[in-house]
Amino acid sequence: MERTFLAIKPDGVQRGLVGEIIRRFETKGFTLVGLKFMKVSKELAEQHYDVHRERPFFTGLVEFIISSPVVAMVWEGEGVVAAARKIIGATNPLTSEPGTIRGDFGINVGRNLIHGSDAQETAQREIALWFKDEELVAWQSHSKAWLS
Ligand code: 3AN
Repeated sequence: MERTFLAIKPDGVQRGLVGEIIRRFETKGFTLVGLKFMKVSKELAEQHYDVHRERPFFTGLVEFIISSPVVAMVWEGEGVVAAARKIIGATNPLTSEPGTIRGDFGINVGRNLIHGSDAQETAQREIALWFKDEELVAWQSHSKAWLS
């Protein structure tokens, strides 16, 4: 079953949006299989954003991610990688559609509340980076009978 990595960034936690953000993925019908509240090390932040290493915003992005706790999550479901990106909305919250997380709650590209893996290969890399195998819980939600 397909899995994706999501992280509620420091601004989402600081603004009290953890419950609201998790609710959107739960009520859509995806299954939570990993969850931890944590402060991010500089090493992990740099590895996570490695593809952006040459970008001018890289240093600020890493400083921001390590500045305050985040909620790291793994969600499971059919087509969850692309669907989660839709629920999250476009990178710049000023242009994200209303109804998306960033469209509803964000105004600043550097403070866009949540990260979501952009492809299945990226999801696999990010899940392995953030979670140990034993931290992921395979389970069956009985409510899924209503969704298939
Ligand atoms: P997304 O998070 O939508 O996949 P990416 O992968 O292009 O977006 O960018 C990763 C993160 O880098 C964004 N979530 C955002 O926090 C930050 N970022 C992207 N572009 C900018 C920018 N122009 N200025 C500041 N931060 C940026």
